Amino acid sequence: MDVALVMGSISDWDKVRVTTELLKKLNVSFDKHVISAHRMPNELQKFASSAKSEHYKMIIAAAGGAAHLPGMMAANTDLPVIGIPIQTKSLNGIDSLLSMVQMPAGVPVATVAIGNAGAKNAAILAAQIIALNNPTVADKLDTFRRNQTKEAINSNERLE
Ligand code: RP5
Repeated sequence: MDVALVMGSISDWDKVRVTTELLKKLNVSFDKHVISAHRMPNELQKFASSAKSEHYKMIIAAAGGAAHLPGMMAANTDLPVIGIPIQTKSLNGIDSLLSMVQMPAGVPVATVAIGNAGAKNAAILAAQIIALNNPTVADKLDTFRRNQTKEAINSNERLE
């Protein structure tokens, strides 16, 4: 499997569904898991420390609020970790963003934007890394980018 997509709670699932849709579109294989950093600390440690031997190439971790999941995943593996800050009701996701972006030197988390754009970009960033050694994913990405450019150019027609 290319990617392990982990989320801190089942309540995050609706927000990261779009990540899985894009991973599928880009031909990146993945599986998904609810692993709460605070409610399942032992499971987190076990999952992250065996992720490499399970042949994952990277981890995408989504969490909201006190969003320690990506950081603790990164602490327990040397696979690349992409963090998605979930938009929260109380603080709009600023809490999630700051919890994951300010990692100490030596333990990086590639943190994307809060909300839907971040959830999409996590999939695209993962695909870009996988594409370095996977021509099929590289082709899919190329098509995706071309279509995105075409759509942006064509949107001029809607200016009237
Ligand atoms: C985080 O706490 C989860 O990632 C979720 O975004 C947030 C709230 O979780 P629930 O209380 O809805 O389970 O760990």
